[in-house]
Amino acid sequence: MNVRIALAGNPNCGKTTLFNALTGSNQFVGNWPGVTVEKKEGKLKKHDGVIVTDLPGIYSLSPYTLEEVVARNYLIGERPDVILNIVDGTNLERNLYLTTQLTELGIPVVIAVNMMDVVAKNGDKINVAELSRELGCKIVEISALKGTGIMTAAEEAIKAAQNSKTVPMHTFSGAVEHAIAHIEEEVLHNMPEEQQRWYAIKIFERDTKAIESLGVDEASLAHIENDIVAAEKELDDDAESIITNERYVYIANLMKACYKKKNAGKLSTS
Ligand code: BGO
Repeated sequence: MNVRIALAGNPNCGKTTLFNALTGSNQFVGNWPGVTVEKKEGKLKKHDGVIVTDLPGIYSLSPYTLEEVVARNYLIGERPDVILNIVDGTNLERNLYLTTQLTELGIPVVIAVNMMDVVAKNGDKINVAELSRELGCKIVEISALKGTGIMTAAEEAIKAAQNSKTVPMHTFSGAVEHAIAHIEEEVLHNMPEEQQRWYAIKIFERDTKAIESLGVDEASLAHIENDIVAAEKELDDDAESIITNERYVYIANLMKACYKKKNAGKLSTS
């Protein structure tokens, strides 16, 4: 059984610690194609056919940093069988910004909430069952440092690669969804359905790298532009900011439903 697991997460979420714990000495180090960013792959311990690829630490799948471009080119170009998204449980709100984008790729996603030793020590509570339901993916609590939960997370990723789909749960406001539907219809209808949404959102954001990679013709782009401008007028913002802001609002609501900070509202003594 061959499975390719991609590890994705924010810088400092504990990705390297997890990668080392999952692969031990079975690692091969190289560079990502055409760039000097280090690429690490390894065999999952006790699972010969399972290759773990460590993606660069990123906050988003935008095209603005080399790390983001490397990570997204791999995800959309190579399409791993599953993404294991490492989320820092002590910085949940910031980390979920990337998660919302990963779930739009049409690749199964399993979330490993890391640093759970620190979360527990602080007395904070994450309602994992609710978060999992809201995001539409399996979630495993781990401590990469202590090694707890890590094999369960990898095994859940293998299971998801074999028999589950991740359907993006978040919807944008009406005008945006209207434009996205038109974009899918106009230029993406020949693409497998589960891959369309991520591209449609990127085209809505006028992401030139995504548009160029698809070779969208001028006439179609002009049609699409009408819908984008209509959404911008209605929501009084530029397309990219609309997407960013609506993601933040969605995540803030997730946090309200799923996260309880022990000392929330209390004054600090320091
Ligand atoms: C230092 N629990 C705890 N408590 N810490 C963790 C866990 C966990 O589950 N997982 C990772 N860390 P990386 P990226 C450090 O290096 O794997 C810690 O960027 C230090 N270093 O040990 O590097 C991990 O690959 C001095 O901490 O993350 C590391 O994603 C003092 O989180 C940091 C304190 O992990 C980042 C910590 C000299």
